[in-house]
Amino acid sequence: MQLKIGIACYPTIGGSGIVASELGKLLAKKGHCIHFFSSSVPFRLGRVYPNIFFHEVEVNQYAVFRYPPYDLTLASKMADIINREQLDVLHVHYAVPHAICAYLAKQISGKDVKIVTTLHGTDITVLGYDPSLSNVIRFGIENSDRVTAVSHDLKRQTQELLKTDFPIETVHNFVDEKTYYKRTDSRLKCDYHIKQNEKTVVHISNFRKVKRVTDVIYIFKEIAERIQAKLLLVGDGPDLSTVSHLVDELGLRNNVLFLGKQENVAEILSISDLLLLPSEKESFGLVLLEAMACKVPVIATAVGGIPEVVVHNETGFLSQIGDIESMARYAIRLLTDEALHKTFSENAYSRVHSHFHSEIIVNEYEKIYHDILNK
Ligand code: GMT
Repeated sequence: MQLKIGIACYPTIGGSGIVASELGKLLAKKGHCIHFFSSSVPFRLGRVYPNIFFHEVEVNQYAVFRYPPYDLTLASKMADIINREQLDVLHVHYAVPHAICAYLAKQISGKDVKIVTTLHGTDITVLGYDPSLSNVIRFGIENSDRVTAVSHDLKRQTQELLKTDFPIETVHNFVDEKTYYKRTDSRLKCDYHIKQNEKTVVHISNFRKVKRVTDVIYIFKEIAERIQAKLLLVGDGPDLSTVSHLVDELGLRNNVLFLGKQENVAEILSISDLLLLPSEKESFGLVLLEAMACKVPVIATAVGGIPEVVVHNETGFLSQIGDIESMARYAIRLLTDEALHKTFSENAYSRVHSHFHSEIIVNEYEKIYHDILNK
């Protein structure tokens, strides 16, 4: 049965927006009608799809408002589209404000549209600690028809932190295999003037404090003292200037390339030998999956949902938060042992395909939609 599904997400570069837009595209490919609600076209939506519609949430700045009411505009837009297009399901990504907006839109429309809320991480692990928001988040969760979390760990944290026994099911993230695969004919290494015998280490993030990008630099320092290597830093964010100063302070300027925000991440991963993600919080770590799909082994911290993605000593290595020495040791081992690197690359790729294949995950979401509609 073809469904009419509204998807709300944040459009900025970040895992939740990527997952929401990829999910929408794949559901559209399966014949469903997808209506996106966001403040701008979600990152990576790219070209025109005949059964994908985009509803821009445009906030008007009236003098009476100190803060423009994005939430109310979103709810009102959702209500209009529920009525005009007869939406079956609203699938909102990120609890605040989207789950609450969906509830409000349902009330305004007077229709029995079903609400699915997907929790992505910081909506719980950061905002959930704010007493002024925790009641609102709990309300959004408990008034959804179904709630999913991107890892078992996030599910556990949500239930503990918000003191709710509302059922939450884990639906892991996925990557689109048609985008994320290893390119073998890339000239990028040459273009970046990286020598063939040099190893390439990569870090990709939004450079927020939780990502601990300065740890990446310290780990890389240890690597560069023993191996000819370059570090690619992809992304932008609040910690970028601190990181840049540290690179200079440690005398690494000639070994580190700051690439800024990049869309074609799979090309960059295709020339990378190792990805580092030493985060202190990570409900899933979508970038780990992106790397593994491109046959890049990873070294990360054993926090949040990461151990559900990375199998220690098989697809990469896991260390404790801030344990630079152990992460550097693992990195040097992987970059100097060719056979081990090859085994880990293949294991990483196989794990993505057996556990996080887009078809498996999209089917899980589809089943959720059908279950709540048939109730
Ligand atoms: O990592 C971020 O800071 C961005 C954030 C987001 O909202 O996109 O990422 C969260 O959702 C991603 C997609 O489900 C997860 O892969 C990230 O692990 C999660 N970030 C955190 O938990 C810090």
